[in-house]
Amino acid sequence: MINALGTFVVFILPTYLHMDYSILDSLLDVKKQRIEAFCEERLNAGRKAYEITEEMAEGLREIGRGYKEIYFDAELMVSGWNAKKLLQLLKQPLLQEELKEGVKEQRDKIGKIVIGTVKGDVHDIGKEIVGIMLSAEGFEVIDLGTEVEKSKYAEAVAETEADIVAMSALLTTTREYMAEVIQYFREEGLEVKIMVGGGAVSEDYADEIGADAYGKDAVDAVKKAKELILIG
Ligand code: B12
Repeated sequence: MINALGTFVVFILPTYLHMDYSILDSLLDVKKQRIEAFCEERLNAGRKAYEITEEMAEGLREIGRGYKEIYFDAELMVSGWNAKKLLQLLKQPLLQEELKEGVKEQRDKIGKIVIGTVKGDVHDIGKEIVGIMLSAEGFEVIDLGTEVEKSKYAEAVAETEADIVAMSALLTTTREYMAEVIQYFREEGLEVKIMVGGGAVSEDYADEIGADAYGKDAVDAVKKAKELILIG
C-alpha cells in the first residue's frame, strides 16, 4: 500500500500536474494559447532554441503530409499563426545562441544578404528562421518579406550592395519565379550570388535554374552563405 502510494506521488502525480503539450497539439490549438506554454516548457527543459524550431518545422511538415485528408485550410492557417508566434518567442534566444562553439569572435558582419519569399507565395516561416540564423551568425540581413517581385530584389541589392540574394518558395507554382529572377539578374548584369531554398526547392532544381547555392535548412543556409562569401 505504502509502495503504491509512493509510486503515485513520485511518478504519476507529476505527470498530472505537468502540461506537456506536443508540438502538434500546440500548432493546432485554435485558441492559440498552448504555444507559449509549449515554448516555455521546452526552454526550461534545456532545449536549444534552434532544436525547438526544428521540432516546429517537423510538426508543420506533418500537417502538410495530412493536408486534404486529415487537415484542411483552417488547420494550415492556425498552424501558421501558432508557428509565427513561436518564432517570435524564440527570436531572442536564437540570436543569442551560437550554432557552434567559438562563433563569438567573428561578430563583425561578414556579408550582406537580401532575403525574401518570391512573388505569389506568402509562406514565410522557413524564410524567417533562415534570416534569424544568418543574423545570429554575423550576416546583415535585409528582409523583404513575402511576395517579392524581381525588381524589388534588384532595388534592394543596388541600395544595400548586398553580396547574396536568398529566395524562398514553398509552392511548386511559385518556385518557377526563382528562375525568372535569376534570368533577370543575369540579363541586367547584376553581380550578386543567388541562394535558393524552401519546401518546394531541391538541390537538382537549384542547379537546373542556375542558382549559385541551395540550402536544405537554416544550418545549411548559413554554411552555404559563408562558402559563397569566402570561396565565391
Ligand atoms: C503553414 C502553411 C501555410 C500557411 C503559411 C503561414 C506562413 N506565415 O508562412 C498558410 C495558411 C498561409 C498557407 C497557405 C497556402 N498553402 Co501552405 N502550408 C503550410 C505548411 C503546413 C507549413 C509551411 C511551413 O512553414 N513549413 C515549415 C518551414 C520551417 O519549412 P520551410 O519553409 O520548408 O523552411 C525550411 C527549409 O525549406 C529552408 N528554407 C526555407 N526558405 C529558405 C530560403 C533559403 C534561401 C534557404 C537557403 C533555405 C530555406 O529552411 C527552413 C528551416 O529548415 C506547409 C506544409 C509543408 N510541408 O511545409 C503547407 C504547404 C506549403 N502549403 C500548400 C498549399 C497548397 C497552400 C495554399 C495554396 C492552400 C490554399 N488552398 O490556399 C496556400 C497558398 C498561399 C500562397 N499564395 O502562398 C502546399 C504546397 C504544395 C506545393 N508543393 O505546391 C503544402 C506543402 C501543403 C501540402 N502538403 O499540400 N500555408
